[in-house]
Amino acid sequence: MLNKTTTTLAAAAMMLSGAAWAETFEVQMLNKGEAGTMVFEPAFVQIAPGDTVKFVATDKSHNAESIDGMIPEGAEGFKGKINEEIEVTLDTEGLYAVKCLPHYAMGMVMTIAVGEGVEMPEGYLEGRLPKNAKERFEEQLSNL
Ligand SMILES: [Cu+2]
Repeated sequence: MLNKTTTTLAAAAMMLSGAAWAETFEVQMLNKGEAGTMVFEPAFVQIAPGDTVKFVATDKSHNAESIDGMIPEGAEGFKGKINEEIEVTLDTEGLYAVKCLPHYAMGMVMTIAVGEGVEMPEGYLEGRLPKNAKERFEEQLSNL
């Protein structure tokens, strides 16, 4: 027979184990932020597998898309249209590099780390990255 204490504990255990615990993190797309012009803010987010990142079109003319070759192996990329507020739920542990296509050369990039203790894969920043993007990535990755 279940008494009141047992059912309360069961409910708490269910919440801890399931998707009910997943969180949504908002990232704004801005013409001007604290770190400069053409920025994602925050530019680095650490989330748990199953959490969601929502890109908010605070300013216009931006988009959010993952960078080919800079997401975890086997993970699916994403690509928002200009001014589109996309929500991406990320299940695969590792790093996701995100860019705004129109402002990529100006360094409009951000990093999502999924999971605890994520490390930078070998050669992660060795692709053909715009100089400004590479500099900001280096700063973001120093949070790992
Ligand atoms: Cu942009």
